[in-house]
Amino acid sequence: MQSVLSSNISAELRRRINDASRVLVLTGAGVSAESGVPTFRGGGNSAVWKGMPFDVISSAGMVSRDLPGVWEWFDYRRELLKSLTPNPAHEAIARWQDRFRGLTVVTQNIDGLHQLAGSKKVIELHGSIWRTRCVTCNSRFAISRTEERRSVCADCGDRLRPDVVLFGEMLPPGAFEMAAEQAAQCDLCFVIGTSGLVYPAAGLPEIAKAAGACVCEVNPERTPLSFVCDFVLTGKAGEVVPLL
Ligand code: BV8
Repeated sequence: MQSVLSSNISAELRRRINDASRVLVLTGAGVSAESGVPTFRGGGNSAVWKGMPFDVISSAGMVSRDLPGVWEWFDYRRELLKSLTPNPAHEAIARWQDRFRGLTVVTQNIDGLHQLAGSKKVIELHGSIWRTRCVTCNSRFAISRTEERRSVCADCGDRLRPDVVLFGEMLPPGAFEMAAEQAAQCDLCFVIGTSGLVYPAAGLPEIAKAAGACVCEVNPERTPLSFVCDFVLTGKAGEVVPLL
């Protein structure tokens, strides 16, 4: 794979970036890959947990079938995340807050690395591994990087689950609507590190394109979204995004 060099970034793309005022950034697991977070697909390290593919263990049915098993899977991933830090892609995207008049970061990731890098306004379409939610009264509690997570709801005493959107579950109320509204109003949309397979998140670049935005993908591989993009930068986020 021939990686992108600064000279590879066309004058046209540089012009579009310089002229942009409203920018939407959609990220997926690939933006965290260089921080050491395993991606879900591709790259041979598809996440399998105790023989179950991740879209089984991360599915809605598992919460009612085997909540302790779901916690084991998410506790394991959170432990791994405690030792990981944002990479140059997260840091560059955080700096873009001061670069563009309007920047919206929309992520499919639950790792919190955008916020750790300094991004203030992040729409987490799939929730956060750093939060739990009561299965009965929906109260939410933060999980710190240092203390043990709470085991029962402080408000009603019932069981807690990860405050994460599993396959077959609705997204947090308003999250996708807010992201779609920003996608329809942006003039530049970056699609960074996503396989473009999971909906409704993968529909955002198509909304931006239909609304006339310039769409730029950053990914070592081509994806089903590449055909929507005006620019496809083949490379790793940690190397390419800082060049932008
Ligand atoms: C919904 C949290 C309405 C959990 C995740 C049947 C029944 C029910 C629903 C469906 C169904 N069929 C389809 C659906 C819809 C389903 C869906 O889209 N399924 C797909 C798989 C076909 N969607 C849903 O269920 C959503 N809800 O639709 O609600 C509804 C409700 C009920 C019934 C019907 C409809 C909820 C989806 C959210 C699921 N939760 N995560 C957890 O983390 O465990 S999704 C999960 O996949 C992660 O969030 C992940 O981010 C996301 C998407 O994957 P990517 O981020 O793209 O990551 P991936 O590994 O796939 O790709 C990595 C990319 O990075 C690759 O392209 C790679 O090349 C690239 N890369 C690698 N290294 C680098 C890099 N890029 C840059 N730099 C690098 N260094």
